[in-house]
Amino acid sequence: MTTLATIRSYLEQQQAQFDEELKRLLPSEDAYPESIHRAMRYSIFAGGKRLRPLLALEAARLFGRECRDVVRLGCAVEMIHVYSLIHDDLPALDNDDLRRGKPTSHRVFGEAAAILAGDALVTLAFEVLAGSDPDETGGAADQVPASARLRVIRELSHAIGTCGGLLGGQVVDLESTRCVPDARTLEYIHSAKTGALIRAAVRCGAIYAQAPEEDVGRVSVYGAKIGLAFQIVDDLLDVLGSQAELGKTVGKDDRQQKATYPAIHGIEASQRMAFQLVEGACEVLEPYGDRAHTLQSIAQYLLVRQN
Ligand code: GRG
Repeated sequence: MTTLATIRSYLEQQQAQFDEELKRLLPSEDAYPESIHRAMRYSIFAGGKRLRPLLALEAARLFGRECRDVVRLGCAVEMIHVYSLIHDDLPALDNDDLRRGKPTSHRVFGEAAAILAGDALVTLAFEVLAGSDPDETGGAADQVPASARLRVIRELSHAIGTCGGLLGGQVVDLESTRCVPDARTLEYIHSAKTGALIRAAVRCGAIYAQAPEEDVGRVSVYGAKIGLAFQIVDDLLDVLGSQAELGKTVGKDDRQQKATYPAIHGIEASQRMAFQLVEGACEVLEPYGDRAHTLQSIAQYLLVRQN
């Protein structure tokens, strides 16, 4: 039985490798033009659980691949995630002052710099995914074949796009503020806005490991379920959590009349739904036996996380 403390310390222990690689991948603060690099590094290193990189890594491990390219895949996913957080916090969107317990990017660097820092992170993510610079290494440094890399670039582009991806979810979310969406629309918003990148992270890990299609499909179902559960829990934490632990403003969804699971389904039904999604996610990995234990523990952890 994995305790909450065990999985939390496992998460913290795994974060270090992503942080080390991110430090190498991001331009240094004194690289010209310094201001954008400072803003990029500020948000990337402001804290954060590195959950999506870990999911990519664990999905690749499930199918026997562990290498620097997989860590870099995780870093690219984190850059995309942080880009979405910076833009989500902007005055034109959520207009938030606090993220990961620190002032948001636009509060520190101004709105224009925050927009550009987000743009720069997503651009760098795809440069990293494309592999090492052929002028420097001739591609010899890459362990994952170009075909898998290309597929992952496509998968991640789609996951952050307008058709069921982050952008699509955000658009419907914006359009649903101050009106009451039906349950299906709400599920679309959450699955797209948050679930799509989480699902893509595990899919891409499996693709980097060149897992058979049936296995990619299985982790995909796992990813979709925990992705939706993750956002339901996020909604619940906005109602039940503390600002000190969350590192962001609480009670904001209600004030902004946002479409959330507790608002539409109530707190207890939302907790039940998140629980059932996590149960389903764990079940889908049962064919892998003990090998799936870490991914199953991460899913369970999402139900009890406090930040
Ligand atoms: C930039 C692709 C792109 C789209 C723009 C702003 C936007 C459209 C979409 C918003 C997506 C978004 C911010 C969803 C919320 C996801 C969420 C619950 C984030 C918090 O994730 P955690 O708890 O954060 O993993 P840490 O800080 O731990 O990394």
